[in-house]
Amino acid sequence: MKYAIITGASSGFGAATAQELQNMGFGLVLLARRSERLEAIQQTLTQTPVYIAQLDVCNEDNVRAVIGALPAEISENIFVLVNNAGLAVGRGPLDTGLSDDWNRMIDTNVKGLLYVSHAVIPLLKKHPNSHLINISSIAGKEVYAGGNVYCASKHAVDAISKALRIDLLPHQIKVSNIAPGAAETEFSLVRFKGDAQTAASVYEGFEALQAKDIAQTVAFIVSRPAHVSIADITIMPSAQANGSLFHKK
Ligand code: NDP
Ligand code: 8X3
Repeated sequence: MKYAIITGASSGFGAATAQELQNMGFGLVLLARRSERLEAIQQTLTQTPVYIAQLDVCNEDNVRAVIGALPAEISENIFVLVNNAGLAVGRGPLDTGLSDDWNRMIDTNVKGLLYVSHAVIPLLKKHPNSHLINISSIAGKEVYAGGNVYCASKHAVDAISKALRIDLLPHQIKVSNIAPGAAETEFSLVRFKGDAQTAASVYEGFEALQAKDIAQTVAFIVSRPAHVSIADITIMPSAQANGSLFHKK
């Protein structure tokens, strides 16, 4: 059986992607910090084997240990890595920002993605035409007001996707970058540190993307024939024109 590893699988895009890839017949390796969430999601995914493990992508030793502990029947059959774990923390001018917030974003979105990629690429190399998919953002294409460090972290993801496409070319591992616009997940609740009212206001007046829209994009990428590599997809709500401009009712 072919397996897919998904980071940040306890919520949002990651959880929805788990369902879509299982529908395609993949066994799953679901990783996140909240193991009770992973256990609940595992119960709903009944069609193929689902392996779960608690993982903080910011902790390099933890990443190495979790990937190193995969049972052989899984580690020998990893065909897809979805680097999805990520977050924004805070929104506002840099000079009033908090270095703790910047560190969390850079440690998770950039360093965490590097640690996971470094640990998993040797497994992908066993299979030509395997896939590495990075979840970047419209914030990795453009900078918007108050987005400074989050945008910088996602610009880094965009650059890493391009670099990995070069590095992994000789191994015939396809590298895809997905850049979503506004999607209604727990993203804004995390960004605004549990302020549900502010988080909800982000999605008022227009129809935001849903997690399934991104999950279906991952499934589309993975289902292309061997000679087709989807390098980069920017996907936004119809009511969004760029990183900052929305048509709100
Ligand atoms: P959610 O907050 O719903 O999901 C984020 C996921 O990342 C959770 O499963 C969370 O799990 C995981 N995560 C966060 N930090 C860590 C960590 N240190 N180690 C392991 N897992 C971690 O948001 P989304 O589904 O929307 O976000 C998924 C990705 O999509 C992120 O990279 C985000 O930046 C990006 N994105 C989101 C957009 C949006 O508008 N929603 C648009 C564009 C991009 P846990 O807390 O259990 O560890
Ligand atoms: C999350 C979407 O527009 O807040 O990456 O950057 S946005």
